[in-house]
Amino acid sequence: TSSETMRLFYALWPDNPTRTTLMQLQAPLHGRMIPYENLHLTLAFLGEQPVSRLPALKEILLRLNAAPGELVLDRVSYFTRNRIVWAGASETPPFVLTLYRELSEALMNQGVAFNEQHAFKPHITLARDASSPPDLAFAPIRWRAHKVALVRSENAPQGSRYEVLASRSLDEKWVLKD
Ligand code: 2AM
Repeated sequence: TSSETMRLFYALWPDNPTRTTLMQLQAPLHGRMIPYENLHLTLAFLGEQPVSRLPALKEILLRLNAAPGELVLDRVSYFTRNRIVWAGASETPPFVLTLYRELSEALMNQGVAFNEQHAFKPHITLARDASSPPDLAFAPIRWRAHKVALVRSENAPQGSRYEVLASRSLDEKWVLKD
């Protein structure tokens, strides 16, 4: 029905080798590990959105002009507030900020609220309900990030279930995948 809503977000979507390497960082952690297929970097969290908005949200993906780039994931850290252990880059590369800005502007132009006024803190959640991680020494993970996805999140008994509704490689112009 037209009143139906979906919980949505945009994310940089890692390739499988990057996921595998991220999984290795989870080994010494305590908490609820994020499953392999769910690992991602959120760009914009939209929350519940009317299904009727989906075409416009896919169009935003298609129109992104940002270039792809490399993220060097070299730190594992902790958000005390929500008890999340995450992996991230000590230096946020400019392409990620450009991408975020472009997405923000497009969403504002469509009148879509996102991120609930929270500052953009690029991170990949590794574990939830977690305790502070041990000091880990690991080889930095070089992730060539080029895939941006529009993702649906559904709450399931075992945790969130994600479905990629559309994705776009920043390497290719004008190609959208389901
Ligand atoms: P998290 O991993 O730090 O919890 C799907 O829920 C994704 O959207 C998760 O990556 C989650 O971040 C993020 N998310 C959920 N609520 C959010 C909010 N209010 N602002 C920004 N990101 C949010």
